[in-house]
Amino acid sequence: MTDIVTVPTTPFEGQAPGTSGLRKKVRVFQQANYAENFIQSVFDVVKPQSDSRSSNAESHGAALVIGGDGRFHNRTVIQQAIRMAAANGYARVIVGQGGILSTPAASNVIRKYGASGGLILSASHNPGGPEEDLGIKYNIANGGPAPESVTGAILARTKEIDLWLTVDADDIDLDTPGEVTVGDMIVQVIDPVADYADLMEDLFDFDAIRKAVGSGFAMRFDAMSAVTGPYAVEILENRLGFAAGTVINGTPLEDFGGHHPDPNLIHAKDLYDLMMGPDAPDLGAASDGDGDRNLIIGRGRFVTPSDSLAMLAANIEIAPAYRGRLSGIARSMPTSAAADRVAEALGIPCFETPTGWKFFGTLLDAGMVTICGEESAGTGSDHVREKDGLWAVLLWLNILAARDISVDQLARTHWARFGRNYYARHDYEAVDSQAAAGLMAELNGALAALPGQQFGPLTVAHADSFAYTDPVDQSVSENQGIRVLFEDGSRVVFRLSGTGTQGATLRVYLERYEPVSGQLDADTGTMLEPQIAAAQAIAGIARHTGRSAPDVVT
Ligand code: VG1
Ligand code: CO
Repeated sequence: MTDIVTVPTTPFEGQAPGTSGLRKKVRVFQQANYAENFIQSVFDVVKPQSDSRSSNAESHGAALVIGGDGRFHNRTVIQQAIRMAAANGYARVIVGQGGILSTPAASNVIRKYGASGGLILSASHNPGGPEEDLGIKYNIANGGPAPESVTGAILARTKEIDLWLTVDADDIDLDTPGEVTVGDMIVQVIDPVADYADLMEDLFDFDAIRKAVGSGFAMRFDAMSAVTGPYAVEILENRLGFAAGTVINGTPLEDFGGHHPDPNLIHAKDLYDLMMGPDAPDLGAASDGDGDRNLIIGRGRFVTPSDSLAMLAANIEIAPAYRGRLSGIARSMPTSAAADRVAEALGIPCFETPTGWKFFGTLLDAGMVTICGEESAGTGSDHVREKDGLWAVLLWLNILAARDISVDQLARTHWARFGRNYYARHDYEAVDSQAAAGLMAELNGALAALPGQQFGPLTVAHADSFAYTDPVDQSVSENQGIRVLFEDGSRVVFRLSGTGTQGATLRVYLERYEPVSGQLDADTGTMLEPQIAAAQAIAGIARHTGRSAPDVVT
């Protein structure tokens, strides 16, 4: 038996896992004991010693997957997490080569290798580098983000922690695939891409896509110097035959080249400009820091994530692995109701959950939904338990190839059948935390009086604070955003972000439905003017935040 080293510590304030794990500045994580306290709190809650799920003859005991998006400080935390896993009774750690695993690939590895869970080191779309962000998230045995019952227990543990466990061992060579031991534990360094690329090949009709590529179908994929580069090169260029150079910014960098790896029209503006210009290929796509988000732009046609979910759901049975088995759709509450119209037409249920992928896990496990999505550029299915950027791109490719249709044609055909949900999100970033809390408190207080009030052409029909009861395990999540619904069916939603690391971010979600007989090809900003004005008036955004305009419009 290797000696276990016990290190005394004291709790840190504010280690609550947010929408998607604990996210802080690198400087915060670099404090002695900071990452260790959080990781030990996870292990104390999930108790790997008593887990006996793994049935491998040679490895009784739990396996832990560790991977990350390759950002600055990942390697330091991964080496420490490996030593701590050895001291905490794990039999095996499976880690991606170079410490790399995209979030969906990590989810797949957890499932495929029968691990009891995984640590994912990522701050997703937030910038990276010594002065920027880092994150740690725990995923459970189904491959999905820990549910609130687990994250709540982790938070409680961080408040009373007084020691963490490690072993006296050197850093391992993270860059060479193979097996080494740390203490009594086996560490397996795996190719981060292979398992994931194989899974994608099982799900989609690669032959149909290859045929389209052979007939001249072209795309550009911007990996934003983040984790999906190696995955996209292997799948798009090597396996599907897209021309070399289709994937740009394909080498993961610790600081993402100084950019925000956030696939939206602001941070992927070059891609947008290309797709709106004369030399646009057929499809433009991008993914975020940890590979779970996606951006879809056709030649001359941007597809909002909410529309993308609806369009993919309406066509998903074209892909071989989904034929005849679309059981239901789930979307987060602020995501537009475009998917609901598809569900209604297909006679399947549509679930409305709080923001964050963790709320889809029970529905996916129960087989109640096949596809899920969020307005924040996340789409995924029951193939893993995370949203999956490349998966969405491949499903789009499969559909476009099989239907021999352009993105623009597909969008127009979709709206002509279902009508169109005009949609935008306005973000006010790094707002003073107290000012943001004040705005939400005032809104909450005003809810009861809102119905019947008029804002320009809009009359409030209903206003509430969104609460969710999970239909599978009956767990309740309250205060998940303020909804104001107008009599004409349009709405505004207000929420504070749970992923930021600086002050507060206020998100204002705006939506308006146009029926089949209405204006299906109008400018989004113009169509949403009444809702934007109403949101200002209802929440007093300028008064509370001192801001006259949002920082980011997506
Ligand atoms: C944001 C998005 C949410 C998403 C979350 C994690 O959360 O709104 O839809 O699930 O990020 O995505 P928030 O609390 O900041 O609104 V990722 O790609 O950071 O793992
Ligand atoms: Co992400």
